[in-house]
Amino acid sequence: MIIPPALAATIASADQTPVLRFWDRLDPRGQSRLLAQLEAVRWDELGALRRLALQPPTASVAAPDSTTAVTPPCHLLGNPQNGTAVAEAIVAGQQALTQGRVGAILVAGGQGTRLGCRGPKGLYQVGPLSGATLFEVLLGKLRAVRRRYGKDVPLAIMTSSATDADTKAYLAATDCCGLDPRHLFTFQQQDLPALDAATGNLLLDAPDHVAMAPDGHGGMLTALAASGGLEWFAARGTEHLMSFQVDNPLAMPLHPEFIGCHILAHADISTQVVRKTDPAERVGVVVSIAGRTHVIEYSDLPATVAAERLGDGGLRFHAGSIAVHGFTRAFLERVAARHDALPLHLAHKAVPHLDATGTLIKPKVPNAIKFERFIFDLMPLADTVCVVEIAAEEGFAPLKNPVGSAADAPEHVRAALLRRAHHLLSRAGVSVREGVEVELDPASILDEQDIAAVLPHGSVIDSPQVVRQP
Ligand code: UD2
Repeated sequence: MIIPPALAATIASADQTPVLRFWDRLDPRGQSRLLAQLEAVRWDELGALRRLALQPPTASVAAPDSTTAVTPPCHLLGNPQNGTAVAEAIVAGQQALTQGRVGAILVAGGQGTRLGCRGPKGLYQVGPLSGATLFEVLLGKLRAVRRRYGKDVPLAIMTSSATDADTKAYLAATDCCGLDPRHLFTFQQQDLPALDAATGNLLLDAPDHVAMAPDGHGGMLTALAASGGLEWFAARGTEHLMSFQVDNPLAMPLHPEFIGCHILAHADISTQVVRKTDPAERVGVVVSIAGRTHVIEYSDLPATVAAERLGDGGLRFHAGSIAVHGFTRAFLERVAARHDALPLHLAHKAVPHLDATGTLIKPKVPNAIKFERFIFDLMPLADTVCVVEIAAEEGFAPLKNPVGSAADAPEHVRAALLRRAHHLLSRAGVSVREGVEVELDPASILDEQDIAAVLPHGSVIDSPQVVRQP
């Protein structure tokens, strides 16, 4: 097989001919595989990626300091100090759910590298007693919302080349975790090549394969638009889209008060935050700079700035982003039409690759640049951003690290689910004997109201169980 001359010329003019160094040794199958990949590369973009890879690192937004940035005002979820705002927001959110105007987007394209799991993170079992997977927990919440409000919440799940096939197989095998498949849409984010940090060259991770990686959760914007996802939501009457990450089983993107705040504020974007107390917490912070809202990623926030404290002892930049966002569909449609809506972020990573002799090198230190887009970079483009602070124990228990890690490990996530269950049971007037583990079935128990339907006030639970509605 020969390389089509036009492609060969493009590769040569991009100064990327080393990517073909094993071409003559490949069998026809290998040649077709590599050719298919090279034909899919956006060569016009590659030059820009290379320039970015070779320039000295810069943060995409100047690091905030107390003279330029402030923490924006936050609506405290459920806090009586908000006055009537709580009740009004709940009513507005409930109305939107009852009228079927709310949809959801679950980003599940990440590779779970830190967790060290093989396959999609969504298949990881976190249910303390049930062994329910992250997908079962998160998709279950949509079933519980359907049960309460009588309307399906259309859900779009973003996969990547790393997770697509396994996610689809899992959804097929589990009957979409009980969701109506007519209201479920999957779409795949793009891959971008990893480039050699020293030369800006494409890397081969096999003689017939270029090293690529998903383009970050911000890939959601173009992938959703390109796959017809925005039209899919429009056809279902969805006006507001709540997005959340697959690694947080406590996420409450469909909390009526959150949705209501978003609607009543006429916000293009709304976002949930938790109060950061430890400067080292690995969450970005929401800040307002010159009237525009930004999330500064934890890795871009200098340690001294992260540690700045106010007179009351709290952190100056305390609005920790947990990546639960609400968007109006109209806003997403508007920004999806812009090619420059989301900047690229660079990450130095250790990427396995073949050296000139064809030997696979597994570097211990970063050798390559990966490129990602972050969805929260849409915030500065929004005219109004509504920030809602929630209690971490109610809505944030991210699964990031393997068993035995100091934080965000499976055992911490399971403990957080048990604590949350305990808390809701006690709000419903149900007590649990000391040391007894109780889990709430996410598909039928949203809150204490659903508990009251199965366990009368004053009940006592004395053996481990999963509480569910029939
Ligand atoms: C993310 C946020 C951080 C904080 C934290 C909360 C970024 C850059 N940082 O940190 O500020 O909110 O989450 O848990 O967002 N994903 C994709 N495709 C990709 C990459 C990621 O779908 O190409 C998904 C991934 O499946 C996961 C989520 O995005 O659900 C977060 O990805 P991460 O674990 O890389 O983000 P992390 O923990 O650095």
